[in-house]
Amino acid sequence: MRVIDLRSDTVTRPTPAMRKAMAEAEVGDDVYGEDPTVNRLEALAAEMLGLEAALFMPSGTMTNQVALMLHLKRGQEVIAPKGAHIYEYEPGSLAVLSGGTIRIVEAPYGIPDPEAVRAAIHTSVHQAPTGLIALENTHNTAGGTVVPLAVQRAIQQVAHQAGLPTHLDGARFFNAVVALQTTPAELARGFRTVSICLSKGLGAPVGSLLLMPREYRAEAWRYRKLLGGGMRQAGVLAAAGLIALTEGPQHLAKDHQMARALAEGMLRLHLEVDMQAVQTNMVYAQVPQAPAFAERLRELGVLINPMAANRVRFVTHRDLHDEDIPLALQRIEQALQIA
Ligand code: TLP
Repeated sequence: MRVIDLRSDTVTRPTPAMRKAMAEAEVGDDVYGEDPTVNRLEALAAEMLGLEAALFMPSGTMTNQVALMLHLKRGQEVIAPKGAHIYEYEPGSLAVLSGGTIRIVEAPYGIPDPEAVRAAIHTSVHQAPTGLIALENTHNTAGGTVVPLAVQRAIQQVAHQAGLPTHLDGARFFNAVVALQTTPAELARGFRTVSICLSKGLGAPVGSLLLMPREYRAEAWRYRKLLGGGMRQAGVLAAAGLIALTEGPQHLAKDHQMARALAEGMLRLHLEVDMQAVQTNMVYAQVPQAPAFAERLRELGVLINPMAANRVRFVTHRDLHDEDIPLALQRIEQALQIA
């Protein structure tokens, strides 16, 4: 039986071209800054996004957390959209590593109201002072939804007026670039730091990058080492990352089409899907008893993640075949009949 894995785009495996590049990668000790392939990857990412410097790390959690460590003093607060990964899925890291706390603002479809962000900024001595404003684009738990450029600009403006830095969790940065039909530099514009992941829809086996101003890099480097993220001959990974960064984005439009087809099929099966949230490579559906539904689907050969008691997530990616979407829909129909 063909197993259709829709748990996440993180399940994508390195392509034959990536494996070849990994095998042949020129390497050095990256803890001494001597890995030429890592250096190339960092330089390329910085150039593409229009930030001055980049640092390669093993995961998006680490790039986000190093950014938080850079921006926050102990006891400071980060303002983030409801459902933000830095809060929901980075397991207390903010508290442990930065000694920070979080203020969540409502964010329908991942989009906070800039005026609500302004109102959330703390300056009083009785409150945790705000140290950072964070956004997530695309926004995972809102549905893989896209934050429009104009909203990013308005929130950056609020931050600027308050003298605060901004961070973008761009784990799926290129999905947003494709959906917004913009450029990486435009999407990254105005953020002090940006985290991007190579190991999601772009297909690399491992790796994320933190983009930042040049003067932040030495401290970010130290924090990466502090967290155990100095990876020595990491060029083996960066070689796959270079292919992900240069060739990965062009595959994402197809992932988005597949998600739309899947969502439309699910609507025909009377599943509750908010089509307005289906903007990139994710489909969230409301089902009673999500874990039991995911388990029935697993038995039928479709893997998905229950994300809440009554909410499941389906993620499309480049390792799916054309016939997988109709096949997944057949199996979903079967799973609904068993219920
Ligand atoms: N998200 C994973 C799970 O942790 C939920 C997934 O399967 O979607 N930011 C965002 C917005 C993310 O969605 C993720 C991964 C990360 C950061 C963390 O990346 P990694 O897994 O590389 O630490």
